[in-house]
Formats: sequence, structure tokens, C-alpha cells
Amino acid sequence: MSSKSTHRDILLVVDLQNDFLPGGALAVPDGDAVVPIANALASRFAHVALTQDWHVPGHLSFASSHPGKAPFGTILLPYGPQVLWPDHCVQGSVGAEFAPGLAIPRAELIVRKGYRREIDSYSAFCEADRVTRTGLAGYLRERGFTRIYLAGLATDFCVAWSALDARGAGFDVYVIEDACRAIDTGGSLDAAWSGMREAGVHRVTSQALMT
Ligand code: VGL
Ligand code: ZN
Repeated sequence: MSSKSTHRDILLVVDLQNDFLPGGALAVPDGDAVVPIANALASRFAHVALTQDWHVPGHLSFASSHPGKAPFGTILLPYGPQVLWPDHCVQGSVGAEFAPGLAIPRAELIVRKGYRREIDSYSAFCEADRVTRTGLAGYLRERGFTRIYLAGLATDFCVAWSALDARGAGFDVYVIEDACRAIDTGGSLDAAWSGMREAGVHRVTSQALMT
């Protein structure tokens, strides 16, 4: 990116938090592999922002909030189907902290999401009710960014939903595939890539960006 990154480009590093790493409450297989890649990418971008999954205790996306329900099942909430997860990324917990190996002090913004008990938010732009906005699109527009590059966890949830919403908000979107890892439950990864392809999300490698 040294030659190509412009002031219209921003790298958005999604949810590189302890709970999504091996040993965490909602571990993404091989999730720790993307930390050094994100660090390397970040050093090539003029602008970087981070997202942080940031749930209140008792969040409705937690299986533990629904007696008799198990993680990775689905329930119907007022806004539609909701996958149930193990308790994860609770505000102020160690699990919600960024990966210890993440070294991106230059990040200009940290977007927190999922902090309303009744609404999940995979997307960094729009919560799961598909109405409540995080404010990120407005921020990025006001800063003059037109291209968003995505890395982080998980490919099939927070990365994919963020990519789709970024497209919907009119940005050019690139998912850096080797800088992401997936949860892959119930066909979610295939569905995510098809949805992103149909929406015109570009799929690139970190190598292509860093050479
Ligand atoms: C995520 C499930 C629940 C993610 C967050 O970061 O992809 N997935 N909360
Ligand atoms: Zn979450």
C-alpha cells in the first residue's frame, strides 16, 4: 500500500479482541493468525480505524440470556432471526480487550458496537434491527474517505455485514481475505462470500496490497 494508499483509503480492522482468539469465549479458528497481518497492513495505510464488539452483560445475543437455549442456535427477536452466542466481549472485560499482539497505535477511531442490550450489531455501520446507525458512515464521509479495506474477525459475521453496509452506504469496499478468519456456522461463510460478491465487494489479498 506504500505506493497506492491515498487519503481516500482507510483500513478498518474488525473485532481483533481476546474473546475471538483461540482460548477466548467465542474463539474463531486460527483467529490469532490475522493479528500480525493486520499490524503489517496498518503500517502501509495512511488511515486506520478499529472496531470493538462491546456488549452489555445480559445482551440478548447471548444464549445465557434465554433460559434453555444453547449457543449457536437461533431465536426470533423483534428484528428477525438472531444467532445465539456464548457470552463474549462484555464491556470492560479482558475478553473485550484488543488482542495483546495488536499494535496499531495510529488508529484514528475506535467504533464500539453491540452496546444496546436488545440489538446485536455485527456491522460497524448499522445494527441488527437494520435501522439504528452507528454513525460510522457519516464519520467516514465527513473525513472524505471513499475506499474501505476490511480485515479482522469474523469473515462471515462482522466483516461481511460491515462490507455489505459499507457498499450500501456508497463506499468502494475491499475485503482482504487472508487478513480475516471465519466462524463458519450453518453455512455462514459461503453465504457471506456470495452476498459480498453480489454486492460488488472486492476480494483482495494482503500480498497484493503490500507489494
Ligand atoms: C461477531 C458473533 C458475535 C464478530 C461478534 O465479530 O464477527 N460474531 N459477535
Ligand atoms: Zn458480539
